[in-house]
Amino acid sequence: MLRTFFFACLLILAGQLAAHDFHLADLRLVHPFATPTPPSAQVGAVYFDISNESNTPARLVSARANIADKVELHDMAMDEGIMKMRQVSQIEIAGKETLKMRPGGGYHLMLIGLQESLTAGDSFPLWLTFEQEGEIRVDVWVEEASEGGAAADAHHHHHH
Ligand SMILES: [Cu+2]
Repeated sequence: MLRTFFFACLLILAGQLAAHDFHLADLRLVHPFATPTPPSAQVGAVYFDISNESNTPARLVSARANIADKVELHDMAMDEGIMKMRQVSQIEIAGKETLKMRPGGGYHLMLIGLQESLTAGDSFPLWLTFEQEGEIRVDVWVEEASEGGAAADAHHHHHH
């Protein structure tokens, strides 16, 4: 029994190292990353997966970072043939669901008023506030989005 428990912990630890994830109550935040920005860019975008392991919906209601004046919650979708971003007041994750944020569409976090450009290989702290669960600090890695936009592929960069 104890041995099984110990083994399970090792697996979880290994998973965390590989996937770069963070836990808050029943939420798991997997692999926060931001795409590099050109010099003097004013905005940047952050993506990650949120797994909600509880039965009830969770809501991300705000975010902040010390490298940007503010962090907005955004949604991006086609509107009459044009990709448009809009700010949303919250991002909801249904119970027992995983929300995947990816470059190219859908939800993401927008860094507004960047104080420095984002360079691949850098990382910075980001604070996320959930309606029920409260605040968590995560580390965001700056890296190129891989082809197809899957952050899961980005995990492999850190194995070697
Ligand atoms: Cu945006």
